This record gives sequence, C-alpha cells and structure tokens, in this order.
Amino acid sequence: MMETKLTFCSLCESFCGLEVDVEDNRIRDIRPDEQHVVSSGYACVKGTKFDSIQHSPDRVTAPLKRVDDRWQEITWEQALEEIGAKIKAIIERDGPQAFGNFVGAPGGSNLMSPIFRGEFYKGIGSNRMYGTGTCDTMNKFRVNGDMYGSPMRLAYPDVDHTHFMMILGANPNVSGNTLYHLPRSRDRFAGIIKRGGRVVWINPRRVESARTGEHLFIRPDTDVYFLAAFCNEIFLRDAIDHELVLRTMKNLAALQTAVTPWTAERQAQVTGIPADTLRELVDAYLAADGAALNMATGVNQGRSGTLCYWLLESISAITGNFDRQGGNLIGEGIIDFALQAKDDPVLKLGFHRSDDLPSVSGQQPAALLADDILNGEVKGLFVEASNPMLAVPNPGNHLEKALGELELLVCIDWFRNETGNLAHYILPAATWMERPGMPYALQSFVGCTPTPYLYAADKVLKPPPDVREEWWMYTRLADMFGVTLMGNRFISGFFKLAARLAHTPLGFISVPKVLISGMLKQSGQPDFKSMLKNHPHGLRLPDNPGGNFLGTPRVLTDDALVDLGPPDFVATFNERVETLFNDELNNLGRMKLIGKREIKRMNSSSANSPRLVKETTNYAYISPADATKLGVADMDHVDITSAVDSITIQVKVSDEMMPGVVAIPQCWGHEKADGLPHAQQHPGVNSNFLAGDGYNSVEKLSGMAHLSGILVDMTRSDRIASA
Ligand SMILES: Nc1nc2c(c(=O)[nH]1)N[C@H]1C(S)=C(S)[C@@H](COP(=O)(O)OP(=O)(O)OC[C@H]3O[C@@H](n4cnc5c(=O)[nH]c(N)nc54)[C@H](O)[C@@H]3O)O[C@H]1N2
Ligand SMILES: Nc1nc2c(c(=O)[nH]1)N[C@H]1C(S)=C(S)[C@@H](COP(=O)(O)OP(=O)(O)OC[C@H]3O[C@@H](n4cnc5c(=O)[nH]c(N)nc54)[C@H](O)[C@@H]3O)O[C@H]1N2
Ligand code: SF4
Ligand SMILES: [Mo]
Repeated sequence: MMETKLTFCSLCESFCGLEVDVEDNRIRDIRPDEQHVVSSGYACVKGTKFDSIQHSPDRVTAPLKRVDDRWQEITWEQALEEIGAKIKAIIERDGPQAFGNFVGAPGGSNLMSPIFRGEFYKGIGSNRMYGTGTCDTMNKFRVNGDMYGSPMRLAYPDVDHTHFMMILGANPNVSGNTLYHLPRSRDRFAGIIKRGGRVVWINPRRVESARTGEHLFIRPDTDVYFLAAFCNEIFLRDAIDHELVLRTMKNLAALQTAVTPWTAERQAQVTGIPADTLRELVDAYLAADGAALNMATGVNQGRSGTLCYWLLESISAITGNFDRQGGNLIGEGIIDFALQAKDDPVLKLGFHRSDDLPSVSGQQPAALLADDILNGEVKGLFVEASNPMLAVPNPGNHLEKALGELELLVCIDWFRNETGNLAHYILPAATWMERPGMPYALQSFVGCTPTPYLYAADKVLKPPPDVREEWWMYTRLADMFGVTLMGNRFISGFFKLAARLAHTPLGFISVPKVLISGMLKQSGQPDFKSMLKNHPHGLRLPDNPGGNFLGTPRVLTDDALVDLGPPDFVATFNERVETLFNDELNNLGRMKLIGKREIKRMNSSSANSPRLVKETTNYAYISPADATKLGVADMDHVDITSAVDSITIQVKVSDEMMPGVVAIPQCWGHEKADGLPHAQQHPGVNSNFLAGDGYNSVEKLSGMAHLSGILVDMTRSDRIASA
C-alpha cells in the first residue's frame, strides 16, 4: 500500500520539507512539501532524487571486514568484538589520545550522533577529534569564543528584514547556505531588493546567487584587506555608535590601530576592487536602515579566515548593525547551547596537541591528520560520514600513506568510498530517511535563522536489518568500555539497555525520540509525538526582534563585554597581514585556484548517483582573457601545478570567472572507487592534490585548512586527462 510521509532533507543546511511516497519500504516519489513552514514548497534536485542514493545497489548493508584485499561481510557481534579489542590494545599501549575520530559534514547535521560520539570519546579520555569543520568553518567558532565568550554564540544576517546585504565567499542558491538556515535563499535575497534594498556579492566568480543583486570580483584570499579597509573607512568617517560601544564592548582602540594602515587605495592593489567602489559600499552600508554582512566558505578557506570574520563582526558591532533587526543577530534558540558550550571541556578552545595548534569547537586541524599519524601520535581512527581522501588537502602524497599505517581504521558510512577502501572495517549507517530526527542543533536549538522554527520527523523507511544508527554504535562501544553516558549512571544504564535490545524482539524504546522529547519538553516545547501530530509541517517560533544580546549576560565573556580586539587576533594581524600583502603584490601575475560547488553534487556524497551525476563536470573554469593568454579553448587539457603537486584537467572558458582565477569543483577523483562503480565511470580529478597540508599550511588561529586561493601555474597540456 502506498503511503505519503513527511520528512526533511538532511543533505544540506536548508533542511527542506519533503513529501515521500513509500510503497513496500521503497520510495516511489519525493516532492517538496508545499506546507512546510519555512521551505514552503522548495527542494532542490538532490533532495527529490535521493531515492537513487537510498536504494543504490552499492550500499553497504552489513559490517564489512577487509581480509587480505577482499571485503567480507561479518556480524555486528564480531565487528564490535574485534574493533573493541583493537581499540583497547591501542589505548593500553599508547594512551587514549592515540585513538581518534574524523567526522565529515553529514556527521554535523545528525542530531544524535555528536552527542553519543562525544560521550564515548570523553569517557575513554580522548580528545583526538578531527573533522571537515577545519575545512569549512572553524574560524568562525574561534571568533565567537574570543569576541562573545562561547564558540556557539554565532551571529547570522537578518536577511528577511535587512535593507543592505553584502556576502563574501558564499553561493547559497547552490549550496543551500551554511551556518545559518536560509532555504529558498533566492526568493529571500530578491525580497531585499523588492524592499528597495541592495544585495552585493563579493566573489572571484560571478556565481549563480549573484543573479539577484550586484556582483564584484575580488582576487581570492585578499578579503582581509577589503574588510580592513572597509573598517578603516568607518573609523575615518567616525561612523561609530560610541555610546553603544562604550557601554557594551571593549578594545575599540586596538581594532582601530590594526586597520589604520589599510586604506581603500592600498586594498585595491591586491583585491582588484577600486577604492571608490569600496567607499561607495561603505556609504550604502551606513545609510541603510539595517545592514547585514555575511562571509562563508570561500573566505573561511583562505589564509586569514579568522581575521576576516573578526573584522566582519567588528564592523557590524561598532556601526550599531549588530543585535538589531535587519542587521546581524544572535539567535535566542530554545536551549542556551552557547552557555553549555562555554566551559565544556570538548567544545571550548583547547590546546591538546603536541604543537601549539588549537582544537576549536572540539576539532583539531584536518590538515594535520596525516602528520599526526606518521609521527606515531594516532594509531586508530574512526571516520564517520566523511571521505577525507577527497576532502582534505594533499591526500595523494600524504594522507593515503598515513591512513595505510594505521593499526585500526573504521569507516562508518552508507558506502565504501575512497577512504573506506583503505579501512579495516566499514560499519553500515542508517540514512536520514531511516532515522527519526530534527534539523541540526544550530538551527533547532540555537536559532541561527531569520525564521526560527521547530521540525521533527519520524523515520520514513525501515533500514535494512544490519544497518544501524551511529548513536547505537557509540552506545554499544560505551557499554563495552564501561563508559558512563551523560554523567548519570541511571540514564546511561537505560540507554545502554535500550541499545542492547534495540534490534531484538525485546526492543522497547527509541532512544532518539526519548532524547529529543526530553530536550523539547525541557524548553517548554511540544514533545516529539506532539510535534508529529500537531505540527507535521513544522512549528514556526517568534521572529528575533534583536536588542537581546549586547549589554546582557548573554555575552559570555568574563566581563560581559564584546571584545573588539582579542589579543591573539590583533597580534596575528600585526605580524602577518603586511607579509601576506607583499606576497600578494609579488604574485599578482599568477593564477589562483578556488573551488566550485555544483547543484547536483554534495561534496563526494552524490557522486555515485546515476540520476544526479551523468557526466564529469569538474573542469578547470577560467576567464576568456586567461584562455587567450594560455592559448586554450573549451575541453583542451591544461597542466596545473602548485607548490605541492600537479594535475591535468580539461578547461571550460567562462566569463563568470575573474581573470587570474581558476575554479575547479572539489571532491572529485574517483578512479580508485570500486565501491562506487558509477562514480568510478565519471572520476574527474581531485584538485586537493594541489593544496598543502601540515603545520605551515594551516591558519594557526583556528586550524583551518588552506583550500581556496592557492597559487598555481597553468600551461597547455599535451597529456591526456583522466576525464
Ligand atoms: N550543491 C551543493 N551544496 C552544498 C555542498 C556541495 O558540495 N554541493 N557542500 C555543503 C558544504 S559541506 C558546505 S561547507 C556549504 C558551503 O556553502 P558556501 O559557503 O555557500 O560555499 P560555496 O558554494 O563553496 O561558496 C564559496 C564561494 O566562495 C567563493 N570564493 C572562493 N575563494 C574566495 C575568496 O577568497 N574570497 C571570496 N570573497 N570568495 C571566494 C567561491 O567562488 C564560491 O562561490 O555548502 C554545502 N552545500
Ligand atoms: N578544494 C576544496 N576542498 C574541499 C572543499 C572545498 O570547497 N574546496 N570543501 C570542504 C568542505 S566544506 C567539506 S565539508 C569537505 C566535504 O567532505 P566530507 O565532509 O568528507 O563529505 P563527503 O565527501 O560528501 O563524504 C561524506 C560521506 O559520508 C557518507 N554519509 C552521508 N550521510 C551519512 C550519515 O548520515 N551517516 C554516515 N555514517 N555516513 C554518511 C557519504 O556516503 C559519504 O561517503 O570537503 C572539503 N574539501
Ligand atoms: S536545498 Fe536540496 S540538498 Fe539542501 S536540504 Fe533542500 S533539497 Fe536537500
Ligand atoms: Mo563543509
């Protein structure tokens, strides 16, 4: 019998509402949910064609063990026993820090897994956590901690009320946006213009999103000069809300001293944005009745991501655009997650490593993983919901060798991806269609969205018999290792018993539903069941009016003042930006490499879907001017060489590209992916062979990998690419 069920797509942070027709535990159709309280009938092709991933014949549906070079299906009992014994041996010999974890982007949007993973690792005494967070956003969490007192005090632009919005290094119409929730982004940016406002995109590529509003090219990895000059212009105009700053902030002078050398003319030398254009933008920003700023992945992945975000937040704060409607807001959420994270030993800024690099929001730098393994510091690793072999810098020269040295590599995944190929075990995980849940914490609990709402969904499909949710895996391991979960023996015992019985006829309770209900009820909201029954399309919560942060105890610094000049940021700014500026001047004639997200690809996750990926599209996109200079045309091969390595790839010429910039879609390179046979037929080239890893390649304040704005040289190639 056909049934229609409601759920939300968990592939990106838009979490679009979906209607799913199901018959005999198979998806027949997926449509956008017209009545969803925020996505209102929007969903992209990745969501509506998810059946091709869900029902892929290549899914891993039982634990796999690598025996010699073959993959053998084993039982869960055997898998847990053998893996547990190996973890024990590593911990007994080398200590708990030798056993780590690497989590990918989908691991963050799973509400349950981070809780149980965190509890398990805390319990065994390891904070050896890595993840792709240091490939996309950890600079922001570092700034939140230093300026506002907690990594989770995350501001977002009030898109639905603003009259001026400037966005650096994001492409929300394709990416579904990041770190603040904005489904239907195109309509909502168009709304700003309809209100008589302006939308300005600062990006080395004239991106899809920039069809709404104005666009300015910027040379990659130079945003720090643009933002410093923007801030300096504000000081020059004395357009500062002095009363507000005096009452609620500190260290204005340190900020002013830092940006003073950066004139509009100076930044123009490296950014390509004329001085007068910058000044006009500053005027418009200051004149608007509520002006919002945002920067995202393209800037985060440069060499100054932390400094850029510090400047951006400071501009907002000193001009009175912070904590006001139409500007940048701090969500109230239903749980004060930031307060909980402030002193949390895992989430607060930590220095757990043998070098001086930080753990931000619990993550050590992904770009140090290979070194840490090869130095003998990491002997065992779980990789959950990730494919570091395609995602992190320098995988071919370095990470592949390192992963090969591990005594224990376990991948928890839906598929055997390129990283899984190097593993000893693969544990089959449930998809978001097969688990109950809510959109992830920043949206559901922290309220990082102009449209706060709650949404809960039950599982849409029954998972295959040997597929498990991650919380179950970590709870079973916690049971084996005598780890007390949640610091409470009673709750811990209850969860462990529930996990032991979960896949037997005695299974008595859904732990995710109990836990979600508990969190909802604690904050005065309807429990899980009531959410499904009374709010199947979501429950809209009140808008954030602003004026609820500055000067209140919600600022979690010791003195409850926003820090405009955190000493580490000021010192790094003064030490580094002049040097980097000279570097920029010396390299103005060279090409810089950036990434490009594609609507049908979710990093490497959808590469094996025949309905989504029909051909190789990871070309090197360059401007017509560069094509002429290089003497190449569409589909010609070029050799691209960086300080690290060289690749050969086909070219596409596009006037979307800024001259001097080459964009290559990331997370391709599937030639070895025999667990993903469709992807293997359209392998493409992994551009991260050109990115450097190791201590000298990361941004030291946050541990962010340098994945955008990489200096490269290009020449026409006579070699044949692997396209
Ligand atoms: N379809 C699709 N959606 C996705 C993903 C995907 O792979 N495919 N990935 C998901 C993930 S993991 C994330 S983190 C989010 C990311 O979501 P976004 O932050 O929106 O990331 P991108 O789409 O990569 O946009 C980054 C933009 O920065 C520009 N850029 C590059 N370098 C610079 C620079 O130095 N300065 C400036 N100003 N701009 C620069 C690039 O041209 C690009 O348009 O998207 C998520 N959504
Ligand atoms: N050059 C360059 N490199 C980049 C980027 C860039 O912009 N440019 N972007 C970086 C960014 S922002 C990111 S986040 C990374 C992306 O890298 P990752 O975060 O590693 O993402 P994927 O490559 O999509 O791999 C995700 C894996 O998780 C599996 N999976 C999906 N959902 C689940 C689940 O619920 N549970 C489990 N257990 N498994 C699941 C999928 O099958 C897939 O194998 O790449 C980074 N690398
Ligand atoms: S934008 Fe697409 S991938 Fe993102 S949640 Fe919506 S349907 Fe899923
Ligand atoms: Mo990401």
